[in-house]
Amino acid sequence: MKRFFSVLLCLTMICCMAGCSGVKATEPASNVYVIGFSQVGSESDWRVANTRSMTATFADDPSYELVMENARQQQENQFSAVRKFILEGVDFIIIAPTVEEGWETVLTEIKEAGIPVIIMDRSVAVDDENLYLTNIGSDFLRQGNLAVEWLEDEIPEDKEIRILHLQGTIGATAQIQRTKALEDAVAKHANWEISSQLYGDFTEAKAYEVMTAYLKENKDIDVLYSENDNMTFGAMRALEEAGISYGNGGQVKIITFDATREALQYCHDGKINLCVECNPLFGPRVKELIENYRNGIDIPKHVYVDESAYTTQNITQEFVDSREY
Ligand code: GZL
Repeated sequence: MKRFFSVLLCLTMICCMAGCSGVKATEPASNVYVIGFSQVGSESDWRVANTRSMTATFADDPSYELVMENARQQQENQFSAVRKFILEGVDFIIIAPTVEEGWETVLTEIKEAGIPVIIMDRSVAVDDENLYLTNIGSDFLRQGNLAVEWLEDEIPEDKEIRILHLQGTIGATAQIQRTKALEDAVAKHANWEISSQLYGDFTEAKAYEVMTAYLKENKDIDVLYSENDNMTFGAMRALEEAGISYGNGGQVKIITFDATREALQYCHDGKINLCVECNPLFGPRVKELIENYRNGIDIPKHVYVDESAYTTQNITQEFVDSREY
């Protein structure tokens, strides 16, 4: 029994010494501002460029730590990531929402935790705009209207056209607004018809799959209105396999959104007729907004990025080569 107590005493002393050794648990340096970033996924070249812009912006500054979670295009994964950020006590949260609906609860949880949040890229549909500091991204309706205005210039008023519509992730702001622009235009032009709306989820693989199936039964298309470049690339492959020409002088005029370097190269080469730009490189703008917030400078509720539209006639090879994404 005596031996038991001596062993116990030794063990107790060892534990005390460890506890008193002044060795603290590793804690982040208090001067590092930790940002939790819930990103949509890696579904497109646009998204990869957007992620690169965000990570590069904060990697260059040791006073920030960006912790990114990839939601793989599932909103539930975003909710889990945000709740993890709250538990970890991050200083700031950035959300690039997969879809607009369903954010009220988790944004309220963030507000109750006292953590500021920026909505980036797409938008959220909430009644109380005070649930977030600002929404920085594109004016997707303007993008769609740029495409429609181009088509209005291209198509004589008495020419009947059949438009095949490739839609991105249903419920994403980019899909909602680009679709609205087209549907409003078709309602205005009696000679325009949407032959079908196919779901491509902003990915090349899904677009190729649905286009291939559609073209087996339908080849009578005059325009492809594709809501992002990666779906357009899948559609081009399906059109080629179906023996349908496209681009300048082809049967099908192609309209695409994002204007990545690969799409711009096709545009320069006459294989895509119109590239509507959607700029993903807003990491520096997001950091500027966070800095302004930290310095008590007011920031607007909506911040739009600058964008344009390109055709074979208005871009050069030099411009394509200079493209960052
Ligand atoms: C647009 C962005 C869209 C892109 C797609 O800001 O949300 O999502 O157009 C991406 O390429 O998948």
